[in-house]
Amino acid sequence: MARLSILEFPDPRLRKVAEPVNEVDSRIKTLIDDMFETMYAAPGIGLAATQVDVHERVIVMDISDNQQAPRVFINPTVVILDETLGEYDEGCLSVPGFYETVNRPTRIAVTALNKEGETFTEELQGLMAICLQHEIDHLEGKLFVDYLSPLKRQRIRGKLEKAHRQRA
Ligand code: GNR
Ligand code: NI
Repeated sequence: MARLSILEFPDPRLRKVAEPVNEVDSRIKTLIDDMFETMYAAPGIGLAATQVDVHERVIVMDISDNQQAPRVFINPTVVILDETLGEYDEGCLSVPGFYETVNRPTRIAVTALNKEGETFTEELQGLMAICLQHEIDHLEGKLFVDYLSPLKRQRIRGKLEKAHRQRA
């Protein structure tokens, strides 16, 4: 297993739209293992392949406390079951240190492939629903800061660019 490096806003590679996975082969399984290692080390509750500069439609997630509920979503599609929006203070490993309120539909159904390449459908609500929508946004090249005002987004961008300059 390998820990991968996570791209940070405003890296333009975070804006790429990910391609569907054709076959869940050993290459994809290795990617999934590496993404879990990277997500758990961060630590985070979800990770999209886009964030590790792989532009394929793969998401890993685990909202449990002790790494006891690993979930994989390949080529996910979502149906909104209830247009009611819920607000949540979101963070992102690609926007480190910033948390802002985002509104999203609270009940969704997802259809995806699992790690074995089998199709499944399930209903999600609560943090799982929020996190999956956040991850699918990554696959579309979208970040939670895109839901904020231009002023807030620009302030976050400026602070992260300064941090990146100091790191370099
Ligand atoms: O670790 C994460 N926490 C989180 C909290 C609220 C809403 C979404 C998330 S996802 C984030 C990890 C991440 O950046 N995934 O893309
Ligand atoms: Ni994120």
